[in-house]
Amino acid sequence: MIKRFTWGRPVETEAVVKREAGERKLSEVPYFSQVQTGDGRVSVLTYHMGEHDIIYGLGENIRGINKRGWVYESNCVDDPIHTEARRNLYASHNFFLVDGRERFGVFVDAPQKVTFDIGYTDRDRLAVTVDAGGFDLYILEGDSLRQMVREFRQIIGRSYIPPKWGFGYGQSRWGYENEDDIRQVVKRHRDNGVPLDSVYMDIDYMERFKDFTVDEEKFPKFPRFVEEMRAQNIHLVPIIDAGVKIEKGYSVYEEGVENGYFCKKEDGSEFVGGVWPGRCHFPDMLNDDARKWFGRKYKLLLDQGIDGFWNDMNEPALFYGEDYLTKAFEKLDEYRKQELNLHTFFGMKNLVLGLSNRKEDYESFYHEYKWERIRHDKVHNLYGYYMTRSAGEAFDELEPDKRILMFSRASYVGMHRYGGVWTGDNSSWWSHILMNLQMLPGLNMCGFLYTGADLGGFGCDTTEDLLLRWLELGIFTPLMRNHSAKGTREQEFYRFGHVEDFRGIIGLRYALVPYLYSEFVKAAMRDDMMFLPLAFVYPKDQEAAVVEDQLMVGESVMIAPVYRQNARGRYVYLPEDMKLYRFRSSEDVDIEVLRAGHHYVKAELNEVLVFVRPNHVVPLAGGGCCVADVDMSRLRLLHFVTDQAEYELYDDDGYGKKIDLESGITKVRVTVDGKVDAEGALEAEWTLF
Ligand code: MIG
Repeated sequence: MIKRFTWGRPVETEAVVKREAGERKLSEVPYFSQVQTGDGRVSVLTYHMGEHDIIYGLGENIRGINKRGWVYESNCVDDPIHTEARRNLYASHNFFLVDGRERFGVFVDAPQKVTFDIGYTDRDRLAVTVDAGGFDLYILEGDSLRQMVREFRQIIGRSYIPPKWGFGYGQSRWGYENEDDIRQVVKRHRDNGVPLDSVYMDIDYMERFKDFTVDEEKFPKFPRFVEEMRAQNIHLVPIIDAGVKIEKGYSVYEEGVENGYFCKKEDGSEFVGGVWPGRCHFPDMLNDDARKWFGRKYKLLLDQGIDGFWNDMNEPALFYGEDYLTKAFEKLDEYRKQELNLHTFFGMKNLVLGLSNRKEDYESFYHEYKWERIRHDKVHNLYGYYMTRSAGEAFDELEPDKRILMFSRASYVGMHRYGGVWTGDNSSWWSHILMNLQMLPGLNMCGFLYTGADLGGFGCDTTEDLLLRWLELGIFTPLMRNHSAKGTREQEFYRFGHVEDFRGIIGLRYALVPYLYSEFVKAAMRDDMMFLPLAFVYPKDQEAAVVEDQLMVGESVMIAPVYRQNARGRYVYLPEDMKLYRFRSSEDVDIEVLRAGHHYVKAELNEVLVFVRPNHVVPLAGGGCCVADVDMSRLRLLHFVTDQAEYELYDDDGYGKKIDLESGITKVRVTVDGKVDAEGALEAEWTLF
């Protein structure tokens, strides 16, 4: 059951699509004791947690699956150093569940800054602070954690479903300069028998970092190159940035100014901020006309054969705001005249370090939203959402019959209907493999099913063992992309010695595509999660409740990846008996049944652990060099049948926008004596693995 409570006059975020009529006063909200601070500008809601209450959620953020013991902020920011000390990343996902003494869910629908102090100031106290402005508070109650998530997902609308090729492996790097760089990437994968479906194009492809342009020197006949890649089953996926370069003669800039589509300052002139192209304007994504206009620009690339995009810098990131930069230069001139002692030196240093993403800059420009002028900071967390929405709405119009790949860096609940997310600029640190895993359930809770991290790590230098271990988690995430920053060590698999290890692991991903795709689409259509904390599946198990480094993936599988340097295995907790498949490739595997309880399980650097639940099966294909080659007509079943197992395998053409779940499902039954029978759409030859 969901109830909405309202404070003041909230900005309509359109996170929720099914809104019940009638509103309740915030003073009637259960669970929380509500406090207004003296000046009435911020609202604080507090809850007294039981000693062992667990808090799930907050989507893309740092720290554990259980969020207790830290303070988090919803305030989308571009900051590439994701340490434990951080409070906010690129996203604002204001949904969490309390499980313990009482069980309930909370969604704070507010596009301004929100703070979640979950046992930080006081170990037993949970406090939600909403910055000035109104908000809607949704309180959920239900029989189980999973059921509450489903109900929440029903009101926020169906999750984005990517084309099936989006489940293939993607190679990316900031720094692929031209056609030949990309050809090389593809050739090295194909020559080594390592599957690949996509190559990402970072800002290097653009002409002077201008959105929707392609540098003609680097890509002389772009549509022909796109076609050349398609002939090899490779999709090129270009990046689109939020900032539009100020340049005379550049049509996006000129049209935007002409029609008043960019964000403006108090005095009515366009706000200027610096990002990659230098001085930029920012499309007012919240304005219906501007959003429509910006979305239609994607057509410039769709028309050249492109069928996927990633939206970047849409917090929006600001290297600097021009007005403040001017003042900063004046200040620097003053510093130049002074002796730089303790005070002045750090004053100068902080001045320069403080140029980016300044609060005051975000308070200096406005949006036209629903016929009202709203200052940016009041709706800050919606910007990335509405940029991606602009693309999503345009795709529905421009490509009504074809799914287009789309994922974004910044997001808010509601954006999950238009695209997925990647989790931004992580680092090549072992701790970030675990962080990747721990974010997944929270993201799923908010409807972000199509997600993944930069495998191998974006910043810093990676190592072969780190990349292998990260891929061993990444083969389960819907978005599976190896991406890294300019200037870091190159991390395509072929930069390292053990090609056969990469071939085995990435090949296993392709064998798992039928299962992953099926679980994904079922989760999307049924408003369910694909990655679940163990406690969501085994709610009565006290030990499962504290597991922070294992996940359930769909209905049949549990994963327990190794994320420690030099480890040759790890401890795993099994809530029930399971069958362990220890894969070196989809063909090379050893199998054992493990009893419920704690185990030390060996896993060498090239080994992936897949645990299958009792009376469950997992379809496995033969693999292929790309998703289009995955052979759905011959499927082998991983199986752990003690009684009888039934599995619903969903499949479709991989492109169509109209999805009919029931007609795409094939029911496979396996009996204890190994008889397999299947009924449904798919004509396949089934064998037991
Ligand atoms: O400030 O386009 O997160 O994936 O490679 C850096 C360059 C801008 C940030 C993205 C990253 C991308 C990079 N971008």
